[in-house]
This record gives sequence, structure tokens and C-alpha cells, in this order.
Amino acid sequence: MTGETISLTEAATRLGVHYMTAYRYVRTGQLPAVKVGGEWNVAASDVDSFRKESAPTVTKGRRQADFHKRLEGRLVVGDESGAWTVIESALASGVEPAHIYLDVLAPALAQIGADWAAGRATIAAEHRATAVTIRLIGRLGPHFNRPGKKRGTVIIGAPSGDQHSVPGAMAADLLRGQGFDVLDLGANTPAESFVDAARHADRLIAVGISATTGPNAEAIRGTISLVHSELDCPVVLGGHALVKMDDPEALGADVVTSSSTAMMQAFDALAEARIRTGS
Ligand code: B12
Repeated sequence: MTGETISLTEAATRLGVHYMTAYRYVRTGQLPAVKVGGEWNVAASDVDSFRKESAPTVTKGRRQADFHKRLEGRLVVGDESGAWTVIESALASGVEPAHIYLDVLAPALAQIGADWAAGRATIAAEHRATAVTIRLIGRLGPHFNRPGKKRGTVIIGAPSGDQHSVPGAMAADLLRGQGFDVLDLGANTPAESFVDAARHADRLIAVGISATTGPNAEAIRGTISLVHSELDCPVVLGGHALVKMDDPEALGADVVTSSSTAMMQAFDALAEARIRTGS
């Protein structure tokens, strides 16, 4: 926190609200704050910005669109209960669970990653954010359960050498919401483990490779090649790493997707094809 720092009591006075109201602003991620010696401290500049943004001319819609900003503030300080309060507020205002991932959590993480890359956020902040994110995903998971017969199984995982498990976990829930059974193998998955999981899957639709770490083409290629040589099953490749890759199609996957929407369409199409061929 840079510049003048004030207590939450002082912030409440400057905002003209009761202390408990100011506390609620903090816990719902609307007002950034850090706890020092058991007391919440707030940057005076944040109180000024908050006051301006809360002026009557500012619409309610703008505040609602800020869920990802609010969440980001709670994630970087590792405040799980505050982060969950932001998610609950978003759900209560009608944001669908899938959009909590795509429009609230993913942008918050992207901003944290960009801040880390630019030297504005510490590695510790990124780790705190990840730890809370994993717990938020655990709490959001049941929102993606769909009753009824499943459309088949998708195996998903990050290739060997890739430590990013969160993107695959989110992709897995999005697919569960579309009626698939999903086995999420997590980060740094050996190629053989993809094959082993796929061999034992009930009505296998496809293997999905979640690639986030950039320079990892050989591990991705090796995984795709082993799945193809051992099993008769399509491989779908997706994830943030593809954004910077020159020619991801050359890695040998049957489908390469560039967005979450394209990912869902790809697995939909593979499930439909399976029904058509009766395989
Ligand atoms: C959290 C995080 C970490 C955590 C991961 C913890 C975990 N358990 O997941 C830790 C701290 C371990 C980490 C490490 C590193 N990270 Co990192 N990390 C991030 C961060 C902030 C968030 C990632 C995330 O979860 N995003 C949220 C998801 C939802 O976003 P998404 O990727 O778009 O996922 C969607 C789609 O891709 C798609 N999808 C995902 N999987 C799949 C699979 C299939 C089959 C399909 C079809 C689609 C699909 O669906 C998802 C949901 O919509 C990103 C920033 C960012 N922009 O994302 C950096 C980021 C990914 N990391 C980066 C880097 C550089 C690293 C490190 C190399 C840093 C270092 N020097 O140590 C290491 C890599 C270590 C390794 N060997 O893998 C860079 C990657 C740049 C690049 N492409 O190479 C980023 C972009 C940060 C940045 N701005 O520079 N990181």
C-alpha cells in the first residue's frame, strides 16, 4: 500500500458511513484494505476513488460490472471469505456460474498474471491468489452438476512440465455443466497417465490437453502422440499457451481450440459424432 494510510474507522468517517458499512465494503472487495496488527488499513487514495465512484451519478450497473476487480483485490491478499462474498454477490445478482469463471475469476487472474509479469505484483501475491482460487473452485463445483444420464467421459489434464492446474479445473467444470463426466488429472500429468485414465473411462469422448506454460511444445506433442498410438480416441488441445504459439495445429491434436466457447463446441461436436457412429 503506497501513500497515506488510514484506519477503517477514519475511512468510514471520510465516506460518511457507519464503521460496519465500511467493513462490508472491505469484505465484499469494494474497498481495498490490508490487516495490520488486527486492524484494517486503507489507502486514503482508495477512499477518495471509492467516494467518487459511489457518487449518485454512477449507476448501479457499473458497480455490478466490477465483480472481477473486487475479486482481484480479495485474491491478492488471500482473503478467502471476502473472495467468496464477492462470488456470492455476483451469483445473487444473477451471474451464471459459468460466467463467474469466464467473466469474474478468469479476468481477475489474468490481471494478477499481468501485474506479476510487469513487476507490480509479487510472486507471493500470485500464490495467495492461486490458493484462494482453488478453494473457490471447490465451492463452485457443485453448481455445475447436471442431473440425468451423462454424455460420456472427457479426460483433461495439463501436460508434463506444466504446473497450471486451475485452467483445466475450470474447463472441467464448464464441461460438467454441459453434461459430461470429466476426469481432471490436474497439473504436470505424465503422458502415460493420460493413456491410463482414458483406458478406464466409461464411454470416452476425448482426451483434452490444457496447455498454459508457453515453451512446452515437446511435452504436448509427446502426449498427443502417445494417446494416438495407444488408443483410438480424439485429442483436443486448448489453453492460454496456444495464444503465443506459432503453429499449434502442427502438434498433432485432432482439434485445436482458441477460446472457451470453441472448447465447448468442440466437445459437443465429438459427443454428437460418437452418437451418430454408435461407437
Ligand atoms: C495462477 C498462475 C500460476 C500458478 C498456477 C497454479 C495452479 N495451480 O494453476 C503458478 C504460480 C504455479 C504459475 C507458475 C508459472 N507461471 Co503462471 N500464471 C498464473 C495465472 C495468474 C493464472 C492462470 C489461470 O488459472 N488462469 C485462469 C484460466 C481460466 O484462464 P485460461 O487459461 O484462459 O483457461 C481457459 C481456457 O484456456 C480454456 N482451457 C483451459 N484448459 C483447457 C483444455 C482444453 C482441452 C481446452 C479445449 C480448453 C482449455 O478454458 C479455460 C476456462 O475458460 C496466469 C495469468 C493468466 N493470464 O491466466 C499466469 C501465466 C499463465 N503464467 C505464466 C508464467 C510465465 C508462469 C511461470 C513460467 C512463471 C515462472 N517464471 O516460474 C510458471 C510456470 C511453471 C510451469 N513449469 O508450468 C504466464 C504464461 C506465459 C506463457 N504463455 O508462457 C502467465 C500468462 C502470466 C503472464 N502474464 O505472463 N502460474
